[in-house]
Amino acid sequence: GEKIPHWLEKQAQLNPSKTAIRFERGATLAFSELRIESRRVATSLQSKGIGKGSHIALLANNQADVPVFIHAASYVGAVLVLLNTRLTSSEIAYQLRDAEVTDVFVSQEWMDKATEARSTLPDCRQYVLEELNQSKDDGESLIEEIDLDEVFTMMYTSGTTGRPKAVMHTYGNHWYSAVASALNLGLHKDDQWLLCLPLFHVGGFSILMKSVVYGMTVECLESFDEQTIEEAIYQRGVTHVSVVTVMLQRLIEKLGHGQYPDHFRCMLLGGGPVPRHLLEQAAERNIPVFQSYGMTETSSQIATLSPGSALRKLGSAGKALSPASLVIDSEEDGEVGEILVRGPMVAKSYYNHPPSEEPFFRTGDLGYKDCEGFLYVVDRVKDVIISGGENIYPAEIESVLAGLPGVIEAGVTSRTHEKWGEVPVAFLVTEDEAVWSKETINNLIKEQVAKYKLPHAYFFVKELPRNASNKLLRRQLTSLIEGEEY
Ligand code: S0N
Ligand code: AMP
Ligand code: MG
Ligand code: MG
Repeated sequence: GEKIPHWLEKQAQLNPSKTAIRFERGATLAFSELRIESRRVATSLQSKGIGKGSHIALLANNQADVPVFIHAASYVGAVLVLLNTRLTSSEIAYQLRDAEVTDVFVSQEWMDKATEARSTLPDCRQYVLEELNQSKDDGESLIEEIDLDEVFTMMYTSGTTGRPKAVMHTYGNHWYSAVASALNLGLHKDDQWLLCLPLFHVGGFSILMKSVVYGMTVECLESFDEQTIEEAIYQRGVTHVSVVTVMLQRLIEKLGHGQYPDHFRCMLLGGGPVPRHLLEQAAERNIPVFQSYGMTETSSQIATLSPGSALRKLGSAGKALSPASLVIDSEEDGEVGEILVRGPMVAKSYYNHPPSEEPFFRTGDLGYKDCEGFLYVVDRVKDVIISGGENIYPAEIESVLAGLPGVIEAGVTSRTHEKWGEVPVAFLVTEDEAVWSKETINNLIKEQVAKYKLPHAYFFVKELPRNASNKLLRRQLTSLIEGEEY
């Protein structure tokens, strides 16, 4: 495939002394320093036998070692699997096995979780992330040119059905995503992007890619914190922040009736639906919110509302970015249909699944375009539940619940939640029509499913709604309890 100079080599030449990353505790790395540190870690990876095409995984929050590790992986040509730290060890074990990971790098904080995950994977080696930067020499056989067609990252998401699958992002996907964003938002010399989303999802990861593609400073937070974010905006010149809905809600609560300074030019909002009243609250405070539409498979935003139309088209996710196309699969213009997308930022396939033959990627989301071509996302065809920007797959929880003694079958669907947007609720058919408390059941399954996936309520029913071919009709579950408090 097409090759370009390694992006960090390039920035170390173009902007050697410019700050690449500023960390929460004040430490900074200039592009030239980030280059050296990343190459050192890369050398240390090589000494462990990791090279082109190796499948390695990372389990860590956004600590300072993480951006360095990510760039190090690119210097040796390894495929990097990013693991969500909120998952349980059994969920992590599934991903390690599915992605055929040979080496997992883990921060001190998550060692126990990783060790437990690896207990059924004897061939997967485990290393402490913080102990990596030992090598003194700067590797010689490191990658100098990035092949845009090669796979860089794998991130798990649901696709449209069933078990999570690993989306394979090429360097080209990340590159085009960064460039497309800049063509929409513009690039200013003093831009600084705040990273408060986890780096293990593409929304956070894409900020690191923008840094190294644009030569832009990023401030990296270890976790989401309203106070630190305000300080970064008011005192340290941050111009852009990427957030999910619950984060914007918390930032607005913190801001009260205040306003952000004029240099703050973009609050990029993505990862799920947004209630209209929140957009109105943001508009009242002149917060420059850019609502976007995107997903793991599109390497972050693929459509974004441009600033000029933000107020006029409140609630819209805008239009497809320059190199992308977005069409609605419907009979008539303006009707709701499945959203189909295409472009160089769209991943070609999932790991161990054949690439789709179709020219457009079927997103599993429903939307329409208004007469001016602005996209409105209205619903999903896929069954995923989005809680605070984290995905929950009903099928995963159902299979765990159905495995409990006394449970005959289980169905999971969502209900709306003021803070998290949506949360899961479960419907159980049990032997002898037994009834258990939520606490009892959640205690039984908490080793198997991440905390944010635990159902907020259980309903005991006689049977689950199914169609003629016995497929569970999750959308009809709530009709079983009509009239009951829900
Ligand atoms: C919202 C976050 C930060 C909440 O985490 P916080 O406040 O740190 O919570 P904790 O202190 O860890 O825990 C407190 C209690 O809250 C529970 N909890 C935490 N998170 C959730 C959750 N999501 N749902 C339900 N409960 C949750 C904990 O379990 C704990 O409970 P108790 O008290 O009982 O122990 C955090 O959830 C977060 O970081 N969310 C965002 C994740 C994310 O990145 N999502 C985006 C994924 N999608 C994409 O990346 C594609 C879209 C995209 O690219 C994009 C997205 C956004 C912006 C821009 C873009 C772009 O296109 O560039
Ligand atoms: P993920 O699977 O984590 O990549 O999450 C992406 C999903 O979030 C999309 O497939 C949509 O279902 C949802 N989503 C993203 N942007 C929007 C939006 N603007 N409005 C409604 N839902 C959205
Ligand atoms: Mg998904
Ligand atoms: Mg917290």
